[in-house]
Amino acid sequence: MTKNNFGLYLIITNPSLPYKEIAKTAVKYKIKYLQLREKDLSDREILKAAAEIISVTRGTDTKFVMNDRADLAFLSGADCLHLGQDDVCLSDAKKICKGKVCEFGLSTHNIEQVKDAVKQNPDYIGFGPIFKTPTKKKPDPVTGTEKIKDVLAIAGDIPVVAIGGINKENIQSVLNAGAKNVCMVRYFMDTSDLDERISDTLSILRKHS
Ligand code: 3NM
Repeated sequence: MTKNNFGLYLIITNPSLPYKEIAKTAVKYKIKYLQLREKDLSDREILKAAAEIISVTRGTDTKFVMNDRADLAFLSGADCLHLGQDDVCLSDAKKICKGKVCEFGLSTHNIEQVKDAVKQNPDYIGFGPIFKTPTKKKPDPVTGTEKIKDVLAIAGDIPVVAIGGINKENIQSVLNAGAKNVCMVRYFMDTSDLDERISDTLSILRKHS
């Protein structure tokens, strides 16, 4: 694993386990990014969840990422903010965060968006959905694994995280297509044995690096 090839990116959405337990496992395995993505919670509930997670991740190798909301990233003291295509642009997010949030990630779903994201110089780019996914309410069209090579070439030094419908069965095809970083939401959220699934996935990533 290197700065750009951090391997696993973890997203918390409707978890089976308590937030703190997930955060402890992420810290144990030195997962670089742990994102809170709770679309159905109130702002207060999101800030409460963020505080629980940050109480575990603060001072560790794991960065807490707030999803979508620059205001909540600022208020929670998040290390990183992840922005989707419908959120404020990165430069506006930086104004809202007033230097308090240090890293920024951008979601992209096609080559044009990747080119646009690169111009904004984020700390990483998410690209997907690689496969069909029920996790997102209105997913963009499936990209397939074929576009990954082009995305990596366009992104250059900016790390790319492949996301969407990735699971134990198809992760190998995503890695074979060149991806170095992957995010699997359901696979890690619908289990009570997160530790084992992370450990298994990290060994797959290690074998491929
Ligand atoms: N973003 P799962 S797809 C949060 O295409 C998210 O940018 C996507 O969930 C994108 O791993 C997605 O359970 C959901 O399929 C991924």
